[in-house]
Amino acid sequence: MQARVIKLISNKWTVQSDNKCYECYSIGKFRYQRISPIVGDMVEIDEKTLVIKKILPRKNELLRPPVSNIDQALILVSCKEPNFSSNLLDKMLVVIEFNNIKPVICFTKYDLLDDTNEINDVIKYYKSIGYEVYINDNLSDIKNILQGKLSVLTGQTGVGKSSLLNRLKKDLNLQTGEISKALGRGRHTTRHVELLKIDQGLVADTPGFSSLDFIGMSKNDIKDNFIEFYNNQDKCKYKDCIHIKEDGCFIKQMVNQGKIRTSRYDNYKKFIESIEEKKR
Ligand SMILES: Nc1nc2c(ncn2[C@@H]2O[C@H](COP(=O)(O)OP(=O)(O)OP(=O)(O)O)[C@@H](O)[C@H]2O)c(=O)[nH]1
Ligand SMILES: [Mg+2]
Ligand SMILES: [Zn+2]
Repeated sequence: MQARVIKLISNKWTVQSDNKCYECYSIGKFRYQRISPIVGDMVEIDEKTLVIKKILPRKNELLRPPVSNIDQALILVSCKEPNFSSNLLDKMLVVIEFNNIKPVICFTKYDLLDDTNEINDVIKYYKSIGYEVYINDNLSDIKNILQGKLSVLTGQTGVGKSSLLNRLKKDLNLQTGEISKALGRGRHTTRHVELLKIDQGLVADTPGFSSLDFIGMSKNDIKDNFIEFYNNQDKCKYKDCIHIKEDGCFIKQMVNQGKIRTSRYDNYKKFIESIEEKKR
């Protein structure tokens, strides 16, 4: 029988097929191959022994959090508490684009802002370069984009991932921040990965990223996944322009003309530098 892994807690895989759930075990073979079923996987199970026999080929996969076959990533960033970080947003965008996953940006805690001008500018910019951007209060828009897809929710701890899911589905009762504060933990409230069914979509409430690396990425991978840089790089004087020190660089020109946000370019330079440091 074919099924989808929807939950993994300490060596127990919950799989779903035709709206029925089964608790399964995985056989040693996979461990030997250094591959183990992860949430999102389509697997073949033995109905009698409830053993996962085979993992079907993955369309894509994220390492942290471990989820496969992702259609889109909903990147949650908060306007306040924690403060908006363009660095983190750009990092998540680059990593997600690199993994061939469609990113969708969602701002939270817009209600906490006294002055919305700056965030509105940010939203306008990311829309202008081609991203879908929402505010978490637009629940019906967000419900719409989740339909029929496997989505992962990512974002720093405390941005409101679990809170958003609770609002999208009333009976979920996921634990949210206040409780973790009461327990005095500085860590993520959500500890394991699980796919939740929300209307006709599957959504992973993941432990948010506390750190995120450019694992396996080269400088060119960073360059090619800044979409507005990628779309204009053919206008640079040199074909292999990395947009840092070269003359005749069209990207730097766009930054100087205010067509590319300075924060975007600064983050880009930092990411490129961080890759150079690792090489040494
Ligand atoms: N004012 C306001 N508060 C929010 C909003 N979204 C979430 N919160 C609050 O922010 C805190 C953290 O929310 P969580 O949903 O636990 O955050 P999380 O992203 O799931 O965090 P982790 O599970 O630790 O990764 C809670 O106290 C929520 O009530 C929002 O849009 N506005
Ligand atoms: Mg959470
Ligand atoms: Zn250039």
